[in-house]
Amino acid sequence: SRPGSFLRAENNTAITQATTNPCTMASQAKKSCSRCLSSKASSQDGKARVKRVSIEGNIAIGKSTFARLLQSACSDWEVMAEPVSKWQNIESETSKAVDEPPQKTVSNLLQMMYQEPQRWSYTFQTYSCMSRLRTQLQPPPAHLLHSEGTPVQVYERSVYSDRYIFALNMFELGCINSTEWAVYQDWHTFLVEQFGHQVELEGIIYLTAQPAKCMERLEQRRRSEEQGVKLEYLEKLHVQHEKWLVEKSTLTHFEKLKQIPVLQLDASAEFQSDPEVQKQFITKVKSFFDAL
Ligand code: DCM
Ligand code: MG
Repeated sequence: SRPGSFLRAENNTAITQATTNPCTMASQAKKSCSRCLSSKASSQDGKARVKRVSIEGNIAIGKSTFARLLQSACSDWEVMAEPVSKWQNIESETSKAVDEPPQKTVSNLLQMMYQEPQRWSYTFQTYSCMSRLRTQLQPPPAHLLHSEGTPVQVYERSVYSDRYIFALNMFELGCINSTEWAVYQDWHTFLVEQFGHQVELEGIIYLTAQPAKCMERLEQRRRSEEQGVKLEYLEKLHVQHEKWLVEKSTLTHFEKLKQIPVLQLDASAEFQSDPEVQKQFITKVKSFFDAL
């Protein structure tokens, strides 16, 4: 188990790494970038061999717990946490006059979004997606590139759930208005198309449980920003997940998204403390990854 590496998403060096990634540069540079080639065509190349999978599921269902389980199960699997702490600590500088030292302010955008969703949902969804994109553009760690087995980079959620679960839900609830929704969709499509192969997923792990179970876990984990979250909200998010990943009725704008294999796992058992369930999960995940 490498608990430190689990927190890689929080590392600020990601910013420079992402901007110097050859994939983000002119198309001529793309020729030399392995991630832009299909993984089968360049299987000797480490970078292209690394498979990319996201963990999806309702709030508090246990994604982080599940992610830690995967991280400790196999050294070929590298998990990247959702950058929640970035959303809780947005630093800004204000100075009223040139000769005054700038004042540092820290704001909690997650809290602002839950307290005043109509005012802050668009801003929150912009930032959460942008910060996630940044973490997903980081190159995989060196030990994955040299792995002999099946190296997999696992992400907690994706730019797709940002849009087709959360932002869409906020739009349907009226917390994102139609102008904001049009703007959001425009830049989201643009960015995902621009970064193309770099953000594509080979698989999705979908954790499921009844919304009431998630509510119970949400109350247990006591994240202060989420204290106002209602069962009704979790029920709506549950339906959004089902429409996207099971019924496949969500209208998406990326051709390949519907074809991505989905491994559905029942997360309603207390898997955190049940080694038997954990073993079953790992076995299923292993064969899922091998088949990708
Ligand atoms: N969140 C959100 N919109 C997103 C992504 C996340 O509102 N696009 C919120 C939901 C949770 C928190 O962030 O309150 C993430 O916690 P968890 O990973 O447990 O769902
Ligand atoms: Mg989490």
